[in-house]
Amino acid sequence: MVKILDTTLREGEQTPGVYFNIHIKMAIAELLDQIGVDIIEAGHPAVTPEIYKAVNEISKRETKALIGAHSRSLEKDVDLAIECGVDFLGIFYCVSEERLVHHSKNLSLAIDQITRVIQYAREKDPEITIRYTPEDTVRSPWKNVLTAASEAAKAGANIISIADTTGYMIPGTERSMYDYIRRLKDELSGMGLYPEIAVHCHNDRGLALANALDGFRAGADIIDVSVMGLGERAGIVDLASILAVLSKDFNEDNRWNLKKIPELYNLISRFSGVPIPANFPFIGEKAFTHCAGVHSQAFIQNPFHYQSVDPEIFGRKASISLDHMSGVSSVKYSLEQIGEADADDELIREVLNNVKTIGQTGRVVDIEELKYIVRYLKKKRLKGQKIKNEG
Ligand code: HCA
Ligand code: CU
Repeated sequence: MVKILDTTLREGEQTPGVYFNIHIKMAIAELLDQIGVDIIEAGHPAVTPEIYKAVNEISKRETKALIGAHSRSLEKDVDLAIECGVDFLGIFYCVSEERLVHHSKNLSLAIDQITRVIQYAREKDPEITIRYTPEDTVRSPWKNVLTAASEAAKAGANIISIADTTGYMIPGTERSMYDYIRRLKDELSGMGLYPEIAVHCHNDRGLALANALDGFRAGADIIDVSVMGLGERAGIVDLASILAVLSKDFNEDNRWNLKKIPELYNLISRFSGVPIPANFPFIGEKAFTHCAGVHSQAFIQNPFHYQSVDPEIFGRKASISLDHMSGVSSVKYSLEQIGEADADDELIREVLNNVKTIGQTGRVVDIEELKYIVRYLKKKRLKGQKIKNEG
C-alpha cells in the first residue's frame, strides 16, 4: 500500500509569504492525522526557533502518522531534529555536477558527508526512519544518484527519495518518472538493496500529479504531497487530487477520511492567504457545478453524464449554475430546490429571462438570489392582476 507524506508544514511553508502560527500548525497536523496520511513532515528545525518549537510540539502529540523533520546533511541539523523527538528524518544533499562544484566537493567527498551524517543519525536514534534525497535527483548524473543512493542505503537510510525539484519530468518521454523509478529499483535490488522509494514532484510544468502517478505505477512506496500543492514556485502534488485518484482509480478506496479534506483546505487557505481557485479539482467552489443548459439537463437526468467522480466522497454536492448559459431545465431544477416545484411555465420563463440577463453581466444567480427573483416576480404578477381587476 502506497504511503502519503504530507509536507504542507515544510514545503508548503516555503510558499512565498506563507507562515503558519504554532496553533494553526497543530490544527493542520491534527486534521492530516485524522485524514490518515502516513507521514507528516512538520518542518526543518534548523531554520528558525519557531519552526524548532513547532516540530518539537507536534512530535510530542499522539498521532498515528509518523512526524518528520527536514535536515541538511549536517550533524548540527540532525541534532536539532533528534532533540525534537521526531520519528522520521529527511536528509537532503544534491549530487548534481553543478552543485558539487559549487560546494567545492567531488562525488566521493559528498558521499562521505552524506553517509557520515546518516550513520550519525542512525547511532543517535536506532529507531528513526531516515530518508535520503539527492535533491534535483532527476537532472543529476545517473551514476552520482545511484552511488549516493546505494551508499546512503548501506549507511542506514530506509528511504531514497527521487526529487523532481524543478518539475522537469514529462510522462511518456525520455524524462519519464515511471522509467526512472523502475530503473532505480532494478539497479538497487541488483546490489541487494531494497530501500523504500519516495517521489517528490514539483509542478513547474503542471505535471506534478501525472509524474507522481507514474512513480506510483512504477512501484514507488511513498508520494509527497501538500494541501493545495503549496510549495516553492508552482508547488508540488496536491493532497486532495492524489487521494481522490488513488481512491477511485487505483483501488486504494476507503483508506482515507476524505470528508475531512474540505475543512483542512479551508483552514490552509484562510491562514496561508492563498485563495482556492473556484475551478480547483475536487475542492474548488465550482468543481462540481454544471453550467451550460445541455449539461445541466443531462446532469438532472443522471449526474454521471457529466461527472466521473462523485462529490459525495468529499462530503460535497453537485450543483447547477444559473447564468447566461442556463435553460428551462436548470431553472426548473433550481426552483424545485427552493420549494417552487409547481411554478407555471410563465414564471419559469420570466425567471429564465432574469437569470440570463444577470448572467450576461458576468454574475451567477445563487439559490438565495433565486428566492428574491421569484418573490419579486410573484408580487409583480399579483399587483398586475389587482390593477386589472380594479380596472
Ligand atoms: C528543498 C528542496 C526539496 C527537498 C526534497 C526532499 C526538493 O526545499 O529543500 O528533501 O526530499 O524539491 O528537492 O523540497
Ligand atoms: Cu520540494
